[in-house]
Amino acid sequence: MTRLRYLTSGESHGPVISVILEGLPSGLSIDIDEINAQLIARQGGYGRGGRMKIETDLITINSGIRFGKTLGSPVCLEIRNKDWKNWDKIMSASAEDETDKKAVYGPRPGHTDLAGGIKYQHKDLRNILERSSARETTMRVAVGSLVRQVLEAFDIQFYSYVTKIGGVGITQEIPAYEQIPGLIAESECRTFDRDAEVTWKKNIDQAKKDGDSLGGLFEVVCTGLPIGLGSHVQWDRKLDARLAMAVMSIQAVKGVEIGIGKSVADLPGSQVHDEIFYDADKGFYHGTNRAGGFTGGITNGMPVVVRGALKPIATLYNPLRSVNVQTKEEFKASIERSDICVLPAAALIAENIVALELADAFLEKFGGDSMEEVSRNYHGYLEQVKNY
Ligand code: EPS
Repeated sequence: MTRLRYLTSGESHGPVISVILEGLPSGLSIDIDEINAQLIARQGGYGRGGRMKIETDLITINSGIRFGKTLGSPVCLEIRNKDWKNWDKIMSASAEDETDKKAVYGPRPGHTDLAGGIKYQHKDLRNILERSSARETTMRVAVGSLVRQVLEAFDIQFYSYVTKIGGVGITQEIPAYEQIPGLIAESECRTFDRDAEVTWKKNIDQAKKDGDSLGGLFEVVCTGLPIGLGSHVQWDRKLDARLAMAVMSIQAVKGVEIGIGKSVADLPGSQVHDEIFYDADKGFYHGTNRAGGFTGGITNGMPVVVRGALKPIATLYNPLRSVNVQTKEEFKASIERSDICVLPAAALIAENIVALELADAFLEKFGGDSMEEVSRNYHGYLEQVKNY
């Protein structure tokens, strides 16, 4: 990130998860209900486990916002973990409580446990798994759903949906983007394809019975971005690369694609590149959007389309084989609870993380200390693009 900076903190079963963000201009009107709506939606989706029945993720704002508007100072957000009351001794900061530590010596295949334990020299793998948990995404949704309000003030919109679960893809065409929120509102799998959803739910139920878990694909779209965010002149200024890193940083994401993604390897150039047209009203535009909104790491005025592949949850009710780090003996871990499929949550998390990265690039280009200044810079630039 260049203009915005943020750090999250907190363990999954600790007292609080929090984030501190710097770089927002002053004078941005904040819709707090919208942040909470995103947080609550993140907790949902077919295939979630028992933990989400305990938590009600609502944000507390500790700084940086007064009377509904940003001050330009750092924003500090937090959520208290309701489950903490069951973990206060196990996750205590006090050395006196160590007798109650409920140590974990069995690394789960596919989790951070073993690599993290060896790296940080912890035999009690709880010291790793508590922080590697996807509970951390709560804070990234909170900060993303706050920051995206900068872009929404300039009619830039975000959408996300699930396109595949457990190897079964949607068959329906992707509808006009502005219809998506209405279509997915009633869907437990965050999709507009009702037939796919029926199959997915059946397969999630079956995976639960089998003690297994399911992964899949999600897609995030951003419309309304101007041409010219990001740059080709240096590798780390390419905005598509920055987005890929941001999406890859979501727990359990193993693949990221932009536009038609890896299909570029199979198609001839005539079916990969987007032809250029000119219209007096629209200016220069592309007839198709195979590039997913980027050329040379610069936004090209078409919708940004990012796809992520999520691996199945690694905590399995029917566990894979592993080795106890204390005894070095083989074991099969038993678990208390887990999610079976988190694709709907992952899509929403990615939407907010993409928004965060694009807002950073937007503020990098048009940034000022106040929203008035940002607006002046942005509209001046649009005028310049029109006269090109
Ligand atoms: C997670 C394990 C589960 C998930 C958790 C991620 O939590 P618990 O161990 O408390 O049952 O529910 O996700 C969240 C808590 C969340 O907010 O998304 C893990 O091991 O990564």
